[in-house]
Parts: sequence; C-alpha cells; structure tokens
Amino acid sequence: MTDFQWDIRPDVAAALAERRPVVALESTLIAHGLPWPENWETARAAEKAIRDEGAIPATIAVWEGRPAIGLNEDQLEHLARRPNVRKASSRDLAAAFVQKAFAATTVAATMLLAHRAGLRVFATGGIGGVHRGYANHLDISADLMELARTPVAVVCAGAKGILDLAATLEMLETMSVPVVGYGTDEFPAFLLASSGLPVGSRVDSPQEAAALLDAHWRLGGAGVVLAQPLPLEMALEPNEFHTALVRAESRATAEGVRGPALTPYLLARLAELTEGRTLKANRTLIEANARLATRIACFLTSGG
Ligand code: PSU
Ligand code: MN
Repeated sequence: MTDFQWDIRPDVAAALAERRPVVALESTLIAHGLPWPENWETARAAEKAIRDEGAIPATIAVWEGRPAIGLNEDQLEHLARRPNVRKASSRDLAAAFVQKAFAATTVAATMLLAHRAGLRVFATGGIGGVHRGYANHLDISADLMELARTPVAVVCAGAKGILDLAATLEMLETMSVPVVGYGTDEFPAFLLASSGLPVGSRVDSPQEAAALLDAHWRLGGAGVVLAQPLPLEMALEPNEFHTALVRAESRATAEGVRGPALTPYLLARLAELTEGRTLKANRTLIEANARLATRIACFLTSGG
C-alpha cells in the first residue's frame, strides 16, 4: 500500500482478503459529535448492527500516528472517553501520522483511509456541508471535496440541519456527486422529517443501490451520497429544532466559535436545548444507516 504502517484489525484484513463485506464507520462523531456515554453506546450499536447484518465493521481513526482500520473494544472506549482528541479531516492526516497523534477522522478523512484500505461502503449520521451564513463567512466542509474525488459510498441521513442544505446540494451537483434518496424523493434532513429539497435520483432496495454504485464507479465516478430519512416517529419538530439552532448559533457567534470547532459546538448546544432528543435520534439513524450500508456492501461483494 504505502510506506507508513497501517493498523488493520485482523478480522478486517481477513474479510478484505476473502472479499467479504466490510463497512467503514467514522470516529469524529464518537470523539466530537456526541457526549459520553452516548458516543460509546452509539459506536457499539453501529458496529453490532453491521455484524448482525453479516459484515465486519471497521471504525477508522488515527492511532498513535497510524491509520487504524477497525478499532478494538478498548480503543473505541478510549476514543469515546478521551478529551482533546484531534479532529482530522483529509488534509490533517499527514500531520497526524508524522506527529504520532491520536485523531478522530471526519467523513472526508474516513473516506480517504477507507478507500486506500480497499473499503467501498461507509455509514455515518450526516455529512458536513456548506454552513449557513457562508456569504459572510466562507465555511464549507472538506467532506464535499472528498466526495468529489474518492470512490466510496456514504450512507447517511442527509446533512445536518445546522447547514445550508440547499447550498450543500448545489455544490454536490456542481462536483458531480450523485445524491441518492433511499426510499425517498426528498433529501433527508438528518434529525428533521423533511427538507423540501429534491434528490438527484432515488433507489428502493439495497440491490438497486449497489447496482447504481457499481455503474457509477464503472464510469470512473467518485463518492456517492446515499441518504435515507430517519424513522418519522424519531424526527424532531421543525420549529423546536430551528429555535434551538438559532440560539446555538448566536451563542457560537458570541463566543467566537469558528472553523473545525463549530460543528461539535453546535451539536452539543442542540443536545442541551432539546433535552437529549437530538442524541436519541442520532443514535437511531446511525444504526439504521449501518444496517443499510451492510446490505448494500453484501450485494457489492457478491458481484450484484
Ligand atoms: N454529523 C454529526 N455529527 C458529527 C459530524 C457530522 O451529526 O460529529 C462530523 C462528521 O465527522 C463530519 C464533520 O465529517 O462533522 C464535519 O466537520 P467540518 O464541518 O468541520 O468539516
Ligand atoms: Mn469547516
């Protein structure tokens, strides 16, 4: 592969060698997206969902400077408990390797490492995107850039409501990233029932999703956003969510929170302001995405 040392968990390496399905999971949502102990519970629930559906989970991070493909139980707990873990997007990986750092990987960095290790399907909660107010302060997640260049399918519940979803979709269109609704014609809005924005295409089964991915990659295409809505009964009430979001945003502005710290900050404030409802919904949708990603990965490896 490359000349730095990889930590590929043995069961992941065996599955890859035998062409059995492996599903990638990110670590930023564990280290920065959710508080203890919900982060640890969510990480374990996602791994279990993947195993239950018949694949091997590989949570990806940087461990003492080594790209880790598949954390063990102790490592997962460590990552969930440890304060001050670095948040690494794609451009931060090289520094994390050289400085022997512990780093949690964002969607972008997870895609990059997953692809280099030979994984094609990745499950998470929501991708990063274009932040609200980008006209005043340009903040666009590198997740979008990585989707434009790296051939990995990201199974998610859309993008977080803390983002400008319309601008995020425009940018994905410009960069030729397919945005595929799973069982829906609308782009899922993460914790909310609907975004009112259309997706580029729709599939209704894991088999159809796998066929679409295969066709896209045969054409030399890169990343794909495969978005499924969270179960309706878990969705947050839009007014409640928006009131909480406006409050969280004005606190972020008042406290001068910007850049990579902004996403974790907003997510933490939203959890407080909704009395934990965002956390519960987050866990539910990550588990559901892990299941769907596994079903798709099974079709991809069986050549279907
Ligand atoms: N969505 C969540 N929780 C998270 C993230 C997304 O519900 O923690 C993380 C993902 O790792 C995503 C990152 O890749 O936030 C985007 O951060 P930024 O906007 O700084 O690129
Ligand atoms: Mn940013």
